[in-house]
Amino acid sequence: MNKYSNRRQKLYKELANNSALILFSGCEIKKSADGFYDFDVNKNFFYLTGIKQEGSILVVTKIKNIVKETILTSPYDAHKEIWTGRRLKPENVREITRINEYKTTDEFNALLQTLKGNVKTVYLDLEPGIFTHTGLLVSNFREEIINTVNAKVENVYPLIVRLRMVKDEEEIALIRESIALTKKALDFAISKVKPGAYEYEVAAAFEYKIKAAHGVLGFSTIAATGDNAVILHYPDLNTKLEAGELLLLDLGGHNNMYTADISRTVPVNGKFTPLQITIYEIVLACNKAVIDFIKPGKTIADLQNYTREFLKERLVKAKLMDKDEDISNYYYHGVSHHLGLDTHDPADRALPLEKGNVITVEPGLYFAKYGIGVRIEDNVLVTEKGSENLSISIPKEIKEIIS
Ligand SMILES: [Mn+2]
Repeated sequence: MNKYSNRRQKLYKELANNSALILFSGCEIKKSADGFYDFDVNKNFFYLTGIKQEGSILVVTKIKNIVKETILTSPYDAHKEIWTGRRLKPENVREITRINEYKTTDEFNALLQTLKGNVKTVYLDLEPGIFTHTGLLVSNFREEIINTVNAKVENVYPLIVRLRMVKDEEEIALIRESIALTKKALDFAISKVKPGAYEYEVAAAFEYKIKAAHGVLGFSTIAATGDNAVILHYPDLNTKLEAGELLLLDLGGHNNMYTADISRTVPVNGKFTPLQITIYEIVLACNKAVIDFIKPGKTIADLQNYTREFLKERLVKAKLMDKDEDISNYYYHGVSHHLGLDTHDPADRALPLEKGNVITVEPGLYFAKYGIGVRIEDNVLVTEKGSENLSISIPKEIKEIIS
């Protein structure tokens, strides 16, 4: 047994008797001529197998309550290997997955035929945008299953997601490592913040430190100065930083598949204006209050309501807003999402939080008319009685970020 086989055993308990599960790692998507986008595995597949190679398949049957697992990858191809990099051999696949029964994907259709008459239900990951080994959308593959296997199709996605929502000790340790790496890279990026520098230079400094640790980005780095910061997923990064502005950074990286997702907002010339201080302090107080508010039993919707109420009250008190209804003009996103293998880790948001959940806490305020956007984002573990801020060591107090 290893962690992947442990996770699979938990999932199999949830599957109906006389059923099959077919899960795909995905396939490469063409970018141009003979070039492909970097392949990113379906994280549900990775979570259960540890395999990251495109074109791989997990086939499981549960018949008369006996579970049989088969793992399939594309046939080992020495020629492909000398062009595009190392490929998994059958022995590697067995070792990683702890599944003994190995086949190549050439044998998939024959395997599918054996399901006919033996299973009543086939589970697929029907999340939109997931591909089979041949490049078919899984949602389209569903028809083929109904016709060839003569079984009904169920979506396994919610079952896997419920497992992924609760992180074990090892996963939490990996997230801690990713936060430490992100902190180091963020420190370096902030050392490049000064009037006259460009947003893309600050982002490049962050990305250099991540890559120098043999890491990758969890998502596209956001570096947004002045009123660019009111655009939540600001993509351009082409503006010169000016003295007197705040720079909003939202970034994360990892070298272990589990990403961090951190936001900090810093003054370009090391000094806040009084208005910037007022807004920053409200967001900071909100960030801390939400982290304190978290405990098992609360839902993410509870956190969002709490955040909106908190910000409403403080903005009215500071005379930055006249009436409560205006809050959506200045705060217009969610305060939390789950974090893990995916930056926006999939979750059943109706479920109350429980021990082992890892979520972000990221209140923000955005005043286009003043050219100010502030977001302060931490990564928080839900504990038995409350929460632990995993990114507490990344500076966010005003006295820590002024010069
Ligand atoms: Mn986030």
